[in-house]
Amino acid sequence: MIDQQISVEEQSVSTIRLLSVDMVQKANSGHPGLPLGAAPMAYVLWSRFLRFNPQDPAWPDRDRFVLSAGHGSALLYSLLHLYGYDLPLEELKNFRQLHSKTPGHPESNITAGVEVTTGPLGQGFANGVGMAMAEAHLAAMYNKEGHEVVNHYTYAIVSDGDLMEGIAAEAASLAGHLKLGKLIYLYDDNDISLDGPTSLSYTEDPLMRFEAYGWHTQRVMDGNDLDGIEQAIRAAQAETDRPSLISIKTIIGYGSPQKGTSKVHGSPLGDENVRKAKEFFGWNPDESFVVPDEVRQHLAEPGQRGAQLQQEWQQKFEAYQQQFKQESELFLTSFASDLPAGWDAELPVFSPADGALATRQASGKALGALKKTIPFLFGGSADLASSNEMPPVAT
Ligand SMILES: Cc1ncc(C[n+]2csc(CCOP(=O)(O)OP(=O)(O)O)c2C)c(N)n1
Repeated sequence: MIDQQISVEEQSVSTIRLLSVDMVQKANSGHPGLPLGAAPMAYVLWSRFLRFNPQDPAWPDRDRFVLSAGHGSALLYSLLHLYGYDLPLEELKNFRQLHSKTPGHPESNITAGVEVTTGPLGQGFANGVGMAMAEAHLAAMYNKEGHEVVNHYTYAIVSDGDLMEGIAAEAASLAGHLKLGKLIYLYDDNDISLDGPTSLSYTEDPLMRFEAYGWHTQRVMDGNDLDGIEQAIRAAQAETDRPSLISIKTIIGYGSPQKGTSKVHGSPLGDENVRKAKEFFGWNPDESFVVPDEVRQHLAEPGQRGAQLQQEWQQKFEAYQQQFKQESELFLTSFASDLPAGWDAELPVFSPADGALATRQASGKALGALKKTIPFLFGGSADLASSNEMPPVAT
């Protein structure tokens, strides 16, 4: 007997996989391996957890999703298309073409729903840490008893290459230090990178390393186990004082004849192997860019739920506005990327008549003045505040 629900879920995962394969094949360029391996974790995250409204990608309290391994962009475009963002199938067919909304690596200023530009490995990992820091900061600044206007997660899919990068190590260390409990990373642990098996250059146990950074770590041994992935994400959410890294064992290029090898990392499968992959998933090998109706319907539901969630949030925010006028104005100003009225009112004026002044002192005074008028100013100093006179955290 076929369980209808499971069947729609599996079909949805296959659709994500095969749209990605078709994009890469049509462009004759791109990375089919990651989408084939990581589609199930993406499906579980987007369908069972992610709070988003495709009609309003800028909803302030949406969950953030980062595809840190930006070379797997076809996966992200398949997701954005299927989950209802403004990315028509035509754009998927234009993958990697000049002026398309589907460039080779995701760019946040080009495609609605792309939170951050990725491609240089490790960068998205670090950006996600910044987003989780922002969330914690906003929650501390604006939430009041009985009025929670900031409460969202930051998720990412990260790859072997991401975890190898120095920038990821620094960011992970800081995330552990700051106890960013709402940061949850899914690690596409496939043992393959660009030039071959990761064992060529990478034999550490990254989970032990992340434990040492103060992260909560878990393993899911089968990357196709949707419920196992769900359980791990739930356990990660329950861990509120530590960021989470979930290693999910996947097979790069799953379903294609080149699976499990670096050949499928960054080259199209080839027409014949695309046919074989489609047959493997029970798809018609003569058709391309197929989205079955029931899949389209099924994958529209999370976005519809998200639209409802945003409406509920809007009501909460309106109640907040009634009671906390100043705070809510500041909140809206910062999300509009504006500056508060009078932001420059306290800026110091320096004149040669005042005598010599080191630039770092001038900078410190200017920043100190701005900090008073722009309460959401958020910055840091590279262990150098006492030298460059960066204003202290609390004045
Ligand atoms: C900083 C940086 N160095 C090198 C590259 C080139 N590059 C692209 S993908 C990749 C490694 C791919 O391995 P993995 O991250 O495991 O992805 P998968 O093969 O599983 O798709 C490399 C080295 C890059 N994108 N960024």
